[in-house]
Amino acid sequence: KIVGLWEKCAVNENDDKENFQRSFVRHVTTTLARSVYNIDNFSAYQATAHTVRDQLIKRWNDTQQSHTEADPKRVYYLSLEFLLGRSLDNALLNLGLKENFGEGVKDLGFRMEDILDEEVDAALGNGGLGRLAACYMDSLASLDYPAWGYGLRYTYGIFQQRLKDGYQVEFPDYWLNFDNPWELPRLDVVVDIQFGGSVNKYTDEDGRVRHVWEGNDVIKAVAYDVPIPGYGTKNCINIRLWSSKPKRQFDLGRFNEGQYEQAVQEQMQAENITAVLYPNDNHMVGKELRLKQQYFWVAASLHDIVRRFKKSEKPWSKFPDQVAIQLNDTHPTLAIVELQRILVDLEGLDWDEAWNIVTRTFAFTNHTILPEAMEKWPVPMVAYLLPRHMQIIFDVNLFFLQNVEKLFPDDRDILAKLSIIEEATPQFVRMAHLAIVGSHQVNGVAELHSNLIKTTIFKDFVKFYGSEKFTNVTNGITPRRWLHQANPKLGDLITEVIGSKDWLKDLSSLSKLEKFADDKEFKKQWVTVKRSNKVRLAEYIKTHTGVVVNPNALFDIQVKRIHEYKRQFMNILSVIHRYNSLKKMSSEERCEVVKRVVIFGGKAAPGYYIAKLVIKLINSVAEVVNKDESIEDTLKVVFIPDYNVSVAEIIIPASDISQHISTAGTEASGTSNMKFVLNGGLILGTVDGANIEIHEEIGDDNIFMFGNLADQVEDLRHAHRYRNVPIDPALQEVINDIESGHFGDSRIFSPLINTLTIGKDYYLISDDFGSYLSAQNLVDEAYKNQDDWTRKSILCTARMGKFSSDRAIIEYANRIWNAKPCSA
Ligand code: 26Y
Repeated sequence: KIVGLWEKCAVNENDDKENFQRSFVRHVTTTLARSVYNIDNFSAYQATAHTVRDQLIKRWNDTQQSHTEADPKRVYYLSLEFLLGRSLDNALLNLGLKENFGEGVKDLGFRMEDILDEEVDAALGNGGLGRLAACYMDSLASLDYPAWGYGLRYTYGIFQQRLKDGYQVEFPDYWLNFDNPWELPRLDVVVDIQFGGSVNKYTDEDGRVRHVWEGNDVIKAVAYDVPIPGYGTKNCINIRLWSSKPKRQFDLGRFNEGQYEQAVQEQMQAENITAVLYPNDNHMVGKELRLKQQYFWVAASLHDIVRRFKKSEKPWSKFPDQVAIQLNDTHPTLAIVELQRILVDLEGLDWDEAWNIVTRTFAFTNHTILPEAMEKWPVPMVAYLLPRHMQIIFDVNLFFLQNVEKLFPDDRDILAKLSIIEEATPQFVRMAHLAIVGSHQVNGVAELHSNLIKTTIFKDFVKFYGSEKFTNVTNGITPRRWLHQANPKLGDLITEVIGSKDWLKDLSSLSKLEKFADDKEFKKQWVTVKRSNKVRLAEYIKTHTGVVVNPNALFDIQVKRIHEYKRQFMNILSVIHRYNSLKKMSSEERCEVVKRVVIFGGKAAPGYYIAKLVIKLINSVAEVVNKDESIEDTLKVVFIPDYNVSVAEIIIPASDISQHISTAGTEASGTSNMKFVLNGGLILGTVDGANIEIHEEIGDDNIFMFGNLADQVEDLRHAHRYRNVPIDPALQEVINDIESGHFGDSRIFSPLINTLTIGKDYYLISDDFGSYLSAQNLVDEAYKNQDDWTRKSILCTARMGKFSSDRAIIEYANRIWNAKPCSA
């Protein structure tokens, strides 16, 4: 009877305007318990969101049911970060409801833009790696792969950034303050996770030595499900986020004795585990709580994955045919050890049989070669929190090194280099080594990066395993969010001119735009769209910084996490150079120059002193430049505070040029470079990461590349270290200018200047400065020819097909996971 009723309800989809409005009013009055006489934008947002959510739940259920019946091989994407941003607009577009619902709310006296603007970002990530996970989930859903994401439900996402006197200050991101309609609490999906305690040995009835781990601290993991709708499919997949809860409620005995604090302490400690996202990007900080987060998350996720596998009653040997687990960097590496523990200790498999299953299940993506980002954990810390896992890691290492020794007898050196254990005091577990040894494939995220990992950080592993274990999957971005949603006007124009929406599912069909690159009428429309996006950004800048910028100027943008290797410092130094040149010009000469608005945005890790000083310098320069009337509006500098996914959606469509200027070999891929070019922005970049492949696709004429190459970096650094390399003269002038106090008390900036001098210029700013300035001049020259610039802009978009995350996901599915689509 229930099933019959459910099927009847299910037919009643509210996808037309009237049904939507009925559902809207029902949610206002019942879900929100509000009066229909008093509906503000926030309530309108909630009611709209709940209406969409009803549809998501239905699709989610249908998808799960069909997967349960077909029982295909599942893909599990383990990521400590999912940088989802807002969900309402994305869901409306992916479900094809935006138009009807837009009219529906308009009728009721609301504007859809205002409603969308009420949503707070889900900011459960730092930067590239977290946003990549979000793009991949969109593609997995859109391509009908039977996939799950697993992560943590942080109570606090990435901090909010505000500026005070030009300095970054951090504020907590309590994003769950109001109800979150995009998560479904699964209070019935609960897993006990243990920590600490000891390991006992016993001999089983077959005479084998077995281990039981008895933890002394148990915490509950509760599942919260976030539905991810695909575009142009009924498929809706799931990200399962775990939240920590105490096993027991507070100690009533203590409470009655008046020891209130102690009574709630246990509860607070349990809830601590998923309280906060670590705000470090590409920088390891060895905090015990972070390790606890990692184990808590992988143990809960594996329990869930194993439970789902067991439902099908297949033998363990079939596990790798049913399950593919992708490790998003080393953060989930303990999953390898946990699966081995489950198979050996709990399921009683032989070590070798278990290890064979484990290594056929996992694959590992590396996202960086920066030494400071490599995860390593002190052995005593691991042994204390996870005693059985530490034993297993030592055994895995022993068997692995025995095999290494067989291949390289008498080579102690290679044993030390490959070992999972770093022999220091104390010893450390090298997570990347463990991830390589426990996986069947290891991939980098762009061609250059994948080659570099084979020749630098993992070169000794290539000697042992051969190079087939190491592969490349160049990153991608979802065109649904980064064009359709962020730039609706450009999306509509493209659809109109190529006569279909196919590009949303097959980005290579953007190549149909090529033949319009010289079409006068089309170019006019293209320019109109860009201009309106620039006006929108100019308004945003006015509201959020108070600076008035001219939408006719060239918009030059660098938005990303603030990090020395990304060289925002070099950018602002070149801005000072530009400012000084402008000041030297006569007003006639100034009339000829291309006006520029240089826009920065991005967060610095709260403990990253130098990165925070870069933000201060940008704001100090902005203050001087923006109020200097003598240069008129030939130059403006802005730092947009609190850069996040929804701010990116406003910034990216408005760029003329964006900067991706990392020291060659340091940026594994970069993904914002792809977003900018997809939106018809040109790029100024170094020969690094995915810039190289973008260059290959769009051609020499449509990109500005400069700087030393990756294979020159080592020699250049060596020269700085051991010889007196003179600083680039133009750069020296800029340094002198800062030191003269032109941008405020110069003592503030000396630690920053010192990175160039006594710090031996590790990121090679001086070495690239000359070619950087030349490339900047080429940008100015090119921008003077607006007609040709527009042609370049169109060709950029037309040639971006490769960088869809759909292409990347299909590569993972075919070459790494051996997984097939399975539609509901
Ligand atoms: C160890 C821990 C502190 C840590 C936390 C976050 C280490 C690394 C990260 C984040 C890394 C990250 O975001 N890497 C970026 O991944 C992108 C997606 O592959 C790349 O495009 C980008 O070049 C890379 O820096």
